[in-house]
Amino acid sequence: SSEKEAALSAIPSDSPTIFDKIINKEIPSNVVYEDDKVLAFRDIAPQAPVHVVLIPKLKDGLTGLSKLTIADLNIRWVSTDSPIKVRQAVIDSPTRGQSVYHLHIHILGGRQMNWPPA
Ligand code: DGP
Repeated sequence: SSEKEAALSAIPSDSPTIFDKIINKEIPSNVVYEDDKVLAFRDIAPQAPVHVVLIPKLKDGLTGLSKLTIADLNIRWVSTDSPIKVRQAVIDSPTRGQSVYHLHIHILGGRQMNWPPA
C-alpha cells in the first residue's frame, strides 16, 4: 500500500510536515476537536469507522514517541478535557471490541505493522 511505502521510506525530520499545514488551516481537514494545545481530525484514509489523528500543536522538534517525555504529555499533548471532547465528537454509542473493561489506551510502534489491522 502507499501508506506502508510512505512509512518505510520516511525519515525523522524537524522540517514542517503536512500536519503543520493542517494546524495552520493551510489545507483543510475534518476537525473533531480543537483547543489551544491539541488538534484532532479524521484520518484521510480511515482504517475503521472511527479513525482520528490527535496531534499536539506545539512541535518544537517533537517528531515522535521516541522524543516524548512526561513533561510533553502534561504540557503539550493533553489539555484537561481534550480526551473527553474527542470521545464526545467521535463516539456516539457504546463501542464493541474491548476485552478488558478497565480504562486503557494502546500505543503500537517499533516495527512495521500489517495495515490495516486484521
Ligand atoms: P503515520 O503513517 O503513522 O505517520 O500516520 C499518519 C496518518 O496521517 C495516516 O494515517 C494518514 C494521515 N494523513 C496523512 N496526510 C493527511 C492529510 O493531509 N489529511 C488527513 N486528514 N490525514 C492525513
